[in-house]
Amino acid sequence: RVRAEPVDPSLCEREPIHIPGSIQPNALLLVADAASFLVNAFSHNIGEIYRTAEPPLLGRSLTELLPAAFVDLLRARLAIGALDDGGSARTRLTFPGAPEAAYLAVAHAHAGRILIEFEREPDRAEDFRSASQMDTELAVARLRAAGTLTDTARVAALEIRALTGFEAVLVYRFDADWNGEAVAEDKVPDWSRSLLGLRFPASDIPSQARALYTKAKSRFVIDRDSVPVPLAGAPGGGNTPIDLTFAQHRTLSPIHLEYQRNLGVNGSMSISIMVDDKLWGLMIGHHRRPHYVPPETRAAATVLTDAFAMRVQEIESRRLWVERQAHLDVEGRLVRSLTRSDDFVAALTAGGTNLLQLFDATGAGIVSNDRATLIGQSPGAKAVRALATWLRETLPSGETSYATSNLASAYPDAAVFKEVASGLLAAFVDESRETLLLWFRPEMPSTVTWGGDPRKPVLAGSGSVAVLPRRSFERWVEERTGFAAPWAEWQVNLSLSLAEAVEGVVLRQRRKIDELTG
Ligand code: BLA
Repeated sequence: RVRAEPVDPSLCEREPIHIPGSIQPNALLLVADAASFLVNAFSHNIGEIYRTAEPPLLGRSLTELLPAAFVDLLRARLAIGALDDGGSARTRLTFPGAPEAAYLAVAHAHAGRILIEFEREPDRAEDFRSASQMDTELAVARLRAAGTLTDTARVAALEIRALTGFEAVLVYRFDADWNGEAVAEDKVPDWSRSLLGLRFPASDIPSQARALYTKAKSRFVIDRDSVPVPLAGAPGGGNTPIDLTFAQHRTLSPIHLEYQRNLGVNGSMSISIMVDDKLWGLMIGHHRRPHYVPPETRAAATVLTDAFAMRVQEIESRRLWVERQAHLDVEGRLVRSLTRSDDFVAALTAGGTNLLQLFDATGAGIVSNDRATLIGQSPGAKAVRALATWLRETLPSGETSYATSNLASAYPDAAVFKEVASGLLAAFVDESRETLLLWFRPEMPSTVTWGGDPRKPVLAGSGSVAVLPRRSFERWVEERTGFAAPWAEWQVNLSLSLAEAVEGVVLRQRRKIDELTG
């Protein structure tokens, strides 16, 4: 029975998904000690290629069990570390005991072990057209031609769906809090469900899964309902559980498979989208029935996802560069007019170039000697002076800047002017905190449409099943008030460098006044 009450989503983070103790049934697994090459574990279905588990496999050497050429390849790769961290060696094999079937053997090393996965080639391989090099090249070219991020994501979803044959492919992007949004979708017309534009809470893809996906770059589930094949380990052959972090056929978390059932998905894929060495998002494939993707096509989909990631990096870094250059230009002009003027407040607020040209702010100002000079859409002078007092009292000494996109949550008095100033960026000019620069951003009247109620991502299960994913993915609209667009870190830094330049000028003016009155 399911109790429809939310439980702590952090429960999800505790599932050790890298040691599930089983693999998906379209493959077999042989595990050996990486130093001795002696077998110390295998999947229960291994008898399919080594006809019988008698004489026992445990303790036998890989040199007896695999062709000499493959063992030599493993030794050579192992010696240079090429089997670690997602590296692998592969070959096509047939076995005397199972002459009618061929297997793709893929070996990798991890945590002192060698893991060899034997993937059964499908009975009618011709039913599964593999991606050619040409398909991949053409798709990469189309990706590179797309201009904006949105277009690139749309092209990526379309190309990867054409390649892999999934009924739906989604580009899923994480935000700063690890919630995610489906930013592009390509799907068969007869599947009416659309997840495009929907937001999903961070707990749908818990932190240990995100950490694993940063290391191992892809996962494919042929059949959500298939029965996992358990692993048999050797007593004394290393009794730590077999770490399947890098195993292609690792069984996925049963909680996640339940989630897929609730979502109406059977066969699935997810490929990590890495930008700047960080998990930017996932390329997700969905199929309502089981779905097999052959190895060459899986590799092609990974290449294409990497090409997408590089394009994202290119577009983002170019946009950032242009934006920063424009800001450095404004800052330069402001500093020049500061040095030419005796009145720094006028230099920053009165001319054609002023504080409003920075940071997409709609209001800005300076508080100095308890006088507030404001431009654009700003709260009133009295309110800003009170805000300055609050900042002086609240910020720990030594802190010279403050940035928020939700001012009223920290400073309730700001609720009355949230329309013009839900966002605040403030930089103190002097150590005594007498003078400060301020920028304001308005409230974004925004609604977030979630794929299900984000307050109830996890339901309490019963018996051995402690937690369950939610069952409903019905659109759930959240009204968000009091939020402005967030400030970027480089913007906070630039506000501080401007404040430093102002300090230089203010000090110079003070000295001048001292000399005159002196
Ligand atoms: C994993 N959850 C995942 C994955 C996705 C999602 C894509 C990766 C699965 C894979 O690589 O194949 C979630 N799938 C989504 C989302 C969309 C989608 C958001 O299509 C929207 C477009 N999940 C829960 C709860 C728990 C949970 C409540 O909702 C825990 C109690 C757990 N999700 C969970 C776990 C994994 C996961 C443990 C890791 C699966 C694994 O790799 O073993």
